[in-house]
Amino acid sequence: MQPTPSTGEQRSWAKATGFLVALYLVGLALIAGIVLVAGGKDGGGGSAGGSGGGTTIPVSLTEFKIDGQLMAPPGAVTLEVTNDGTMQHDLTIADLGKTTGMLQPGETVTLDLGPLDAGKYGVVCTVAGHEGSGMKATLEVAEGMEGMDHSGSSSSSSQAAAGGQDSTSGEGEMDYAKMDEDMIASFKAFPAKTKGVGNQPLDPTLVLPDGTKQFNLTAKITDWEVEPGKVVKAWTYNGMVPAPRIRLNVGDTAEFVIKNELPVNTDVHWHGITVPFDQDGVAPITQDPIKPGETFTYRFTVNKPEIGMYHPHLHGQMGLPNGMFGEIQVGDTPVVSNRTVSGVQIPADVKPVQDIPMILNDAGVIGFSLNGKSFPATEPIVVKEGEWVTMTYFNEGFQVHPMHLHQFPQLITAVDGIPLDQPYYADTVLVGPGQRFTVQFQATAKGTWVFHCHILNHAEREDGMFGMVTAVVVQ
Ligand SMILES: [Cu+2]
Repeated sequence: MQPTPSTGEQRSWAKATGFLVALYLVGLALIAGIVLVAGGKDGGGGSAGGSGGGTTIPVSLTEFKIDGQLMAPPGAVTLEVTNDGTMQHDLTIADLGKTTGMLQPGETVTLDLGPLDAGKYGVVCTVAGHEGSGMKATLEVAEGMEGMDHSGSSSSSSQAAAGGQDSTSGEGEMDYAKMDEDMIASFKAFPAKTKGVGNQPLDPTLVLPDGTKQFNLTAKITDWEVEPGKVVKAWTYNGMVPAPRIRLNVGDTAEFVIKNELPVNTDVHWHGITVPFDQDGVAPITQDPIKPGETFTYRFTVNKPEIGMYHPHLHGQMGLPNGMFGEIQVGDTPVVSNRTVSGVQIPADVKPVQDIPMILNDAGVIGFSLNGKSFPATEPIVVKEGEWVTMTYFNEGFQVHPMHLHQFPQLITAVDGIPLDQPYYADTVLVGPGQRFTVQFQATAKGTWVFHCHILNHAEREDGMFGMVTAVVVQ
């Protein structure tokens, strides 16, 4: 903010005087600016006190936290909101009708809340599922909050660096010992018991005289314990996440009677399963929406082996992440045997002892999860040494997930249910939204082998492991 003298005309005394006056004015403005800034930082609690000071609070949004010293005395409050995360977020205070609108990663906006009375105001990110994943906080306005130091409160790196001079308070600094303690404790909690198990086999309710298998599915909102003590309002089929597992034989004719107990219209799309056009479940194109309280029956015959998944197409961005997803498979899971892959001889007698659906999600109220549960509530895969397992990943989330199994190479045998002519080995399998990867592996060594998504903030928080983590326990 250095005043630049206008070019080459300083010889005139009149000009020089003008320059001095300008300098003086700039100085005054600077002092006024400093007073304003100080007033802002200290909540008007300094001796400058007077009118209109107000409180400015830096707030940092990340996955999935709202960080900041959200406390202020009654009066004007301004939030300086920065999206320090890797995806879009907003900050909304519904009580005040105030929102930042959607912020891109790295974006900062100033949100003027106006003069506030004493009270508590709920602060959330309104992106679907983010509040449920932890992006909620409370702004507390009360007498006695004067002189709050908001400067070191944000966890953003720039704030932390700038906070160096402020080290007397110690606030906002990492407590590494506590982090170590929490991390170790998070491992010890595995496997944790929670209420509800998803992926349970769906048996036909009845078999019609012509052999048609009839299944019943009810779409409804149910309490679901995602991790120990964290119960969410999940959107479900038959009250479980993932939805019931449907297995059909090649040649079967099946009817699915769908009852809609949701507050919105719905449909069911059979993703990856070959069906007639009017059974594809894409309202309003292939059918009318199934209204709340209504029932609709799908009917189709399956003529070849397929590995698919079912979910609503209508309001899919809301229904899926919140829990409406399940496996539907026709025929047997492909198994590779009696051949060589990358120089490894696969025996002729491969007989998998388990065939595991591994359904991935990363959004909505369910959040980062394996089969509808977040670590430590995820289920371990327990096998004996030497046994083979087949497993199919289904990505029903919004992001890619590189699924890394320690120790045992995964032999990818089918993609989207289609068997590969050239199966291949990988220790990390990248599964994109909508994809299915079928793998097999042999548990050749005893131990508790960790198995997790390798985007590490899908598996770990400062306070420990969570989300997309489980283990293969070989006995
Ligand atoms: Cu992931």
